Amino acid sequence: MIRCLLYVGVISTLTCFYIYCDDQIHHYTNQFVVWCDNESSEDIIAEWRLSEQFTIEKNGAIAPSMKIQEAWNLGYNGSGVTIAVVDDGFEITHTDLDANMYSGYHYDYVDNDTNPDPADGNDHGTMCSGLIAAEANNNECVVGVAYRAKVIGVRLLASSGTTDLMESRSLSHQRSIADIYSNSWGPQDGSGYSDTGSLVKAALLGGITSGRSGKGSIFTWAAGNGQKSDNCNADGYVNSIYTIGVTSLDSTGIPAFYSEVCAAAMATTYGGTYTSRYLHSTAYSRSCANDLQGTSFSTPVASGIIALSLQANPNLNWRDVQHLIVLTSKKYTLTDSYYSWQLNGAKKYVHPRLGFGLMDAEDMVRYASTWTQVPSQVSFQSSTSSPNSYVGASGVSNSITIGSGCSIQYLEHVQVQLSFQADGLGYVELTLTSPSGTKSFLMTQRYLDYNNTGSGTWTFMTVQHWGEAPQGQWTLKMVVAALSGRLYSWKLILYGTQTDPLPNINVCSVNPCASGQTCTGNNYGYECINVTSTTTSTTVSTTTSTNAPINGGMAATTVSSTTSTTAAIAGGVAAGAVLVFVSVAIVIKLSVGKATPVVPVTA
Ligand SMILES: *[C@@H]1O[C@H](CO)[C@@H](O)[C@H](O)[C@H]1NC(C)=O
Ligand SMILES: *[C@@H]1O[C@H](CO)[C@@H](O)[C@H](O)[C@H]1NC(C)=O
Ligand SMILES: *[C@@H]1O[C@H](CO)[C@@H](O)[C@H](O)[C@H]1NC(C)=O
Ligand SMILES: *[C@@H]1O[C@H](CO)[C@@H](O)[C@H](O)[C@H]1NC(C)=O
Ligand SMILES: *[C@@H]1O[C@H](CO)[C@@H](O)[C@H](O)[C@H]1NC(C)=O
Ligand SMILES: [Ca+2]
Ligand SMILES: [Ca+2]
Ligand SMILES: [Ca+2]
Repeated sequence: MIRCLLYVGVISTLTCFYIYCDDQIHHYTNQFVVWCDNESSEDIIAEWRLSEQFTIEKNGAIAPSMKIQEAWNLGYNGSGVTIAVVDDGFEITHTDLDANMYSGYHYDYVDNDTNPDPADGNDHGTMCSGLIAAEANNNECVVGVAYRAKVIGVRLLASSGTTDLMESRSLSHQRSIADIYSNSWGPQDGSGYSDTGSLVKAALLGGITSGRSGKGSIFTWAAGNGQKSDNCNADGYVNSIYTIGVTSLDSTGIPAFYSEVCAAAMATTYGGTYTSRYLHSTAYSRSCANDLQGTSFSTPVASGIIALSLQANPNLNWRDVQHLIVLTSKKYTLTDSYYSWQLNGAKKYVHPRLGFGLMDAEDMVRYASTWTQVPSQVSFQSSTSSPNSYVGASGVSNSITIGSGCSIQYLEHVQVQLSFQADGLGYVELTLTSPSGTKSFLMTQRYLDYNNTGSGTWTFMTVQHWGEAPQGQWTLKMVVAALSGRLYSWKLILYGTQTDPLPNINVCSVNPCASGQTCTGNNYGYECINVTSTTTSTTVSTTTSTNAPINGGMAATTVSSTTSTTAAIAGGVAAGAVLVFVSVAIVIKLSVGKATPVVPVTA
């Protein structure tokens, strides 16, 4: 299988940049702070790298912050939490990592041995590991987000490619020990629909049901670097409900140029960009990297933040972690020239390339520490609508009404299982509009697939309706902007809870409230309302629709009975073994394969 490392740019490994002040060596971290040896954490100062100049500012001057230092200040450092990093190999003897590498637990699924050191000198896995757990106060490289967590190195990716079996073993490696599996890899960007194999599906389901003593393994996943001309919903790893998709933010407050359109992504973290600022980390040969960019690097930052949260509350289950991210990630004033924020029906701001916004480590650990497990998950399948319509440039809309037979009142994930055909697969656009009016961009144009014909059934996933009540009319619009296609049939698979998952939490998503307003609970979502006003919003309503249930009031079922029946759509992804290193300008193939060079439309 083609599985790519999701970083952008030509990676060079330079020695660390050091800043000298008071004769002490200061080290970068990717909270954009510099760690000064021999100084207490209170003295950690913020830093941005500006071109080749160093600008030192007080922490907090950089906005918005991921609040990692604030989480450290609350006493969290990842101690007791184990992260399996599934990647291309690890320098387990790197002196900025070795104290946190979990010796005896690593594995190399390429060579089938216990040494994950990459014989080929690859250093992507070493770079990802440093962002999570590089050591603090040791005069080297950087400080990881969870600098006292343990890392298990799982070598999966090599020029020989992967198999479903290798991937599944990697994703279930040391399941009773590993809390988080951090994944900065995936299908080739830009074209094709690439699903997880059946063994990976079983590994993910097995992880969330039996990992962490039944609370569920946490799988973080790089959302992909296909830019806005790719859509992560063609990536079966990111669009699984069991994985936490992470996109990248540019330091100027816009999505990183390589971030994809991704209704399945939960949140964003800084990922580095050559146009603004890079991230720094450890690199192979005991060196440091200072030029990292890609969702590959946002994902370990998210894994580190989740590790801090699991230290704050080891009882969090896999859905608690996702709820925490939805609750605490923030919109700030982040903008995008291509897509807008929407206030969804649960009063949560969502963005097609940034999910619920920038992760906030301080809020994650604060809410985690007093968290009550969310109610059990229920799922609901609508009946199938079969319009069997021709679709052209003007598009076809088709609706499914969810009635009171659906007991879910607070949505989590929404899946659309669609059977379709297109003469120009890359011209397909799919938009799902919920009863609350929130739009999910389930598929957007992908120019590398313009000439590919495809047909089949595919499951698209969105988290953008999180917290909404599902009762009412859902509309799927399919457009084939050039050439043509058919919408054969579709159905909705809904996941969520029957009762308020956050009954004791009252947070305004429009914060702070203006003078004269107060933060008032509105089921899942909370909003600022005018205290003197007699009317409150009815956007989120627990009143069930008067529409008749279209599937005869089917009872709620548990998640484990629902598995994806996704099948690959023909076109695009070639079989073969390649690692693709995506540069700003072109895909560089490091080995044989039939991958199509990617020519980005921007940058
Ligand atoms: C840190 O403090 C120790 C003990 O005082 C000293 O030996 C060491 O040189 C200091 N390191 C730096 C980088 O200043
Ligand atoms: C990390 O956190 C643990 C648990 O709170 C604490 O015991 C330990 O001292 C911390 N270690 C460092 C280096 O901060
Ligand atoms: C590693 O083990 C897998 C599964 O048993 C096998 O398919 C593969 O050929 C082995 N690889 C090597 C290099 O021995
Ligand atoms: C699609 O086909 C047209 C016409 O043959 C060609 O000009 C274009 O380069 C092709 N696009 C891709 C992405 O292969
Ligand atoms: C809130 O109520 C006050 C007093 O009635 C009114 O002047 C103000 O315009 C209201 N603000 C909003 C946002 O509705
Ligand atoms: Ca080896
Ligand atoms: Ca260090
Ligand atoms: Ca992609």
